[in-house]
Amino acid sequence: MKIGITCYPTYGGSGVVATELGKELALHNHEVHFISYAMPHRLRHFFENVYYHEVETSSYPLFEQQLYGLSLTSKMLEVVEFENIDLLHVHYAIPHAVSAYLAKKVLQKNNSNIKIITTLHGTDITLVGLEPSFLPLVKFSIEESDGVTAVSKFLAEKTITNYNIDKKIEVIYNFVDTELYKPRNAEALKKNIAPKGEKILIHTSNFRPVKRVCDTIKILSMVKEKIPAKLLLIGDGPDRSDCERLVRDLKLDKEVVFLGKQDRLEELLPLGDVFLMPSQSESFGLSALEAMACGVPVVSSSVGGLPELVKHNECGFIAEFGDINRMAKYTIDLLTNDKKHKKFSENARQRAVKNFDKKHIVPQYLKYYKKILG
Ligand code: GMT
Repeated sequence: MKIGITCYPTYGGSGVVATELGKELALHNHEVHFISYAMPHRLRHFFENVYYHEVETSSYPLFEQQLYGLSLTSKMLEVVEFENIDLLHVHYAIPHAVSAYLAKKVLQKNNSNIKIITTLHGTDITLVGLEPSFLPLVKFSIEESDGVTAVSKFLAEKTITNYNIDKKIEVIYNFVDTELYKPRNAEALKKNIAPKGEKILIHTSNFRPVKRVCDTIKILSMVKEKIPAKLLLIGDGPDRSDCERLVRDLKLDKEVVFLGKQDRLEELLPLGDVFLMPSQSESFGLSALEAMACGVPVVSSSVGGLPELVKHNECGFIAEFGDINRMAKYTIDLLTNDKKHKKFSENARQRAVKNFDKKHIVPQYLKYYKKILG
């Protein structure tokens, strides 16, 4: 098969899923063409059967704003035609599904029968897509896609109810490479970060308001009352300055370590004793899955698709969004009970391996591609 993949190339989870999927498809001998405005960050090496096509946006004095959606359509047209692409798989509805729809219409004039699959990831449905100006277009582009997948049952159901869509949405969960993301002996690094044997809480995200990163700092301050602990914050984004201010106000600058954007998460996540995800909205929670694969129990909010991932009282705990007292209580419970922590850590790893390993999920995409291609 020849597959075109479009995604946001930045640090978000949808780009990670799209890139890892593309690399896996290439290993299964399919030819994969990424079409985006920048090289997806997990694609920065040569991979056999993987090609990258950059979308150039033209600057013309009349265009005060960049016309990315149209430039993307033009690049899709070029790649589909000259590389003989069978299927365009777009990740995140806005504007990718709309650009793909337009490309398909143009190509149909040339008797092409290109198929489009849209994978819904989260805020394309739960936040931005609901803006009145976007809603009709998002609904239309979903209805017009030949196939639609969502990364959790929650997101599939939300799409059907929020957009009043009468269409089957295939749930294909996100996945992780459990041979790369696995428990590791991180003692040397751990000593560096927590020299006095403090427990380590860990969080990674793009620091957008929905991630509620400040809540992780408040949780640490409560945990620290009971047990020596540090908080490792990985990633960057709009809320970072607020977080740094809160750390200074709470006098936690010795306890909170900001690492910024990091590439080798598989080496950092095993450092954590507990992974915190207090999000306000989360359709799946890919970074929590990566932590679970590394054997790190998760304490998260109960929003969106998180209960489908984190089994409460088994591989972590979930609490109502905003209930940081409860999240702190759960964290303390795990950090003060070695036997429980060990059991939860094993359960988390096992759940990731058994249900969300790439070996189980990538074939589901391939099966779905074949179905849509007829
Ligand atoms: O929807 C977003 O906010 C962006 C997107 C991304 O690119 O990071 O995140 C979503 O997709 C991830 C991959 O499928 C999911 O793991 C995240 O839960 C989801 N984020 C939200 O729903 C807030």
